[in-house]
Amino acid sequence: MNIVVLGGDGFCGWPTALKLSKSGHKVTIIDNLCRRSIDVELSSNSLTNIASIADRLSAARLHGMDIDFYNIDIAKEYYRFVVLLENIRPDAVVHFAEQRAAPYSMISEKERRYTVDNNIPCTHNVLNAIVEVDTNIHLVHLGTMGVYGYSAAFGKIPEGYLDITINQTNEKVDILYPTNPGSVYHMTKSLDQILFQFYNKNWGLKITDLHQGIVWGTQTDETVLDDKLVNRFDYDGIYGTVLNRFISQAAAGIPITVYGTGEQTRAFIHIKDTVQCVKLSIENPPEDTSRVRIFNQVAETKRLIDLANMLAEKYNSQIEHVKNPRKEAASNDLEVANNGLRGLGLSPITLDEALVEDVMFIAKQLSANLRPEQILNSPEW
Ligand code: NAD
Ligand code: USQ
Repeated sequence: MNIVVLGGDGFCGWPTALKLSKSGHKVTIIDNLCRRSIDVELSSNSLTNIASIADRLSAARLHGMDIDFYNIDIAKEYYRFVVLLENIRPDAVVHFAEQRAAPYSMISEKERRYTVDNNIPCTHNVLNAIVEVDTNIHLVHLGTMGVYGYSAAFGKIPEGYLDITINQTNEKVDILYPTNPGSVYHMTKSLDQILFQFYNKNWGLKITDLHQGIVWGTQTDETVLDDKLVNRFDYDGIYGTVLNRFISQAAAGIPITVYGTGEQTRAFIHIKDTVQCVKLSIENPPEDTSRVRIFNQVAETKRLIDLANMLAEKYNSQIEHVKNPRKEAASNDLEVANNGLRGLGLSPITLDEALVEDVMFIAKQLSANLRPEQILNSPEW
């Protein structure tokens, strides 16, 4: 298939582009490299030494993955984007290109506005370009579990749609699950859902929205092929996600930073499965386009304190209970359906000490890159 990967230089996008190319698909990455600029803006860094995009692409070519790249700001350069899409005429577009850190989106009015002004135009421009170029293009979007909020108020979280009974008529219907975002970033993903619903209703667009949990790990079968293909690994208090942070902290011999009680339960998925899920979604487009197809892209749910205890016991680390900088429930239950992707063949990797050791190996090797001042730098909200 001919596939365009938007945001293909990022943590999830780069290994996905490699996997799709290795599987024989024709892949084009579009990325404005803003994630790299944000590292400079925040004086932060990836724990791994990531190569420039030019070096990444040359190394990929040496390993049989011939990937094209275009530097386009999808939010601001609509006409360049649409002309490129017209030339490529892809079968599928994968959309990773958004500002994805909740803490970044809550720093100040500048970052709140940037997150909305980047993410919403990106998604809306992608939808418009598909309407203009070819309404048969399958759009696969990376959404988030955070659109649901993290509560068991309506029971096990279904895949996008909630079955309800209308009191007046006793009629049973299913509606888009009510959103309950916890940050401006998560709010943009909630707004994305409405854009998808409308463009699907009006133009019949074929859309898969993957509500992904927190991604952990760093390397995949393709990123290990060459040092220049290494994936990024964020550990800082703004872009670092919780399990990778805990692992890098244990590797560096510094306390594991549990926010509040640690009784928050969240959904997790390994980066190898992120890549696998996107591949499965593209290779199995929805047959029924009467509504947006929504899958929960998660392997399992875990309480943060249990993750911290597991690492502390194994690596003899201290746990530090930090005052939670976020406005979120101190404790919650969470159960999530993931039948959709399992039905397509996903057999998710669950948290396993051997895998944690893989990540720990990288984190230990590179712990000299860790800047301690970047650990507890989350804004409060
Ligand atoms: P990332 O920041 O590493 O990658 C995003 C990429 O998009 C970057 O390379 C960035 O330069 C690019 N980009 C952003 N705005 C752009 C624009 N206007 N034009 C062109 N390129 C642009 O993030 P990630 O961790 O790879 O996440 C990818 C997607 O997956 C995001 O949409 C995120 O919401 C979703 N997701 C991520 C996680 C996670 O734990 N990392 C979990 C759930 C969902
Ligand atoms: N947390 C800690 N200690 C830390 C860092 C975080 O206890 O050092 C806690 C947070 O308070 C929160 C949980 O860990 O309760 C998760 O935080 P996170 O930063 O790992 O995840 P989050 O901000 O929700 O965002 C990440 C990605 C985002 C994606 C989301 C999926 O950055 O792009 O959408 O995970 S989900 O969480 O399922 O909504």
